[in-house]
Amino acid sequence: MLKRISALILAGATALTMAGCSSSDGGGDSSVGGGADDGKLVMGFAQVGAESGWRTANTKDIQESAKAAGVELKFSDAQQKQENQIKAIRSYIQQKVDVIAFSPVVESGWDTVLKEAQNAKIPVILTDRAVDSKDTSLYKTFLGSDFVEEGKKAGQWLVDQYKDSKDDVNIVQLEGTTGSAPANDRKSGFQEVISADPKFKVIASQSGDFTRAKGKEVMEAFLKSNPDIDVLYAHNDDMGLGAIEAIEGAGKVPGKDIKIITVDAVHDGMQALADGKINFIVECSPLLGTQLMDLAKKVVAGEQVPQRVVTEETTFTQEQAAEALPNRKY
Ligand code: GYE
Repeated sequence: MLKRISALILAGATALTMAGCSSSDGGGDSSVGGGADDGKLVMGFAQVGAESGWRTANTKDIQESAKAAGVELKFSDAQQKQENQIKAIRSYIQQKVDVIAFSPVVESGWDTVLKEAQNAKIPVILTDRAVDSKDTSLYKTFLGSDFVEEGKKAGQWLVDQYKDSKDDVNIVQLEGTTGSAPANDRKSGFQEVISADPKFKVIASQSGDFTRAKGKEVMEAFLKSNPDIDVLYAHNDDMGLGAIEAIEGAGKVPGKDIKIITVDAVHDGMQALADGKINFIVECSPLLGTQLMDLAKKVVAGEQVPQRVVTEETTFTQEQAAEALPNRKY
């Protein structure tokens, strides 16, 4: 296993101890497909699914970064189902990969399978989304955005927009996948900022599961039961784009009759922002691949890595989107 070789070569005394430990696990059999053979680091990656433009860009970036870093990637798509992700992780453990990385679809319910990885001495890296496990030794590091901060940025834009108005501001919210870290945190960060002024009223809030189709469907229902919507806050671009179709279908003008704030800044979202159909986007970068491969190599070599690596992100107004669009990578 590369784990052992690189630990021995790269990291001196501490690594020697680690390598000693892992050789007692009965492993060392390179024929099972996991580590070893050609000396490449083998990563098992359990992806959430293909629910959004963000996810597609994230998958592509991880696959390209693995290739560039000389990492052998075993990739699985869980179709937004936790049970599928758990199955994939178990299969990576069985294949004795060098490192497991995954983006947990929801925050809860991971302790058992993470313990299994720990017992098998396979390090785990969380990318993009967090788990709520109390035992933080179950994973080496968490690489991804600060979703609470993203929610706060969305809320702050709204507060600034309506600072001179005394009237109530009726907000509807399209939440991400129920129980997921980005849905929980983007909701709470936003709420924290807007609750400073009681004129901001969230009159309806429901999950659209981060997809365009669901975003459209839920927005149609919102429009039917609430004649007086001022603002839509969608936890990602895709749901916002679906909602735009619903708003136009109801004879209203997105970006004018109803102001729209979304998160991600994927290409189609940025285009709608530049076209005036969205009013503000909080960026969430899916380009985590290079950092992930780097962290994986360090972790496998027994080097220390920070417990938390936060992605750098910005925000876009309509003018900024028009300017940035030609140079966006996704
Ligand atoms: O915002 C959304 C995707 O976890 C940050 O998942 C990610 C989110 C992203 O489906 O579009």
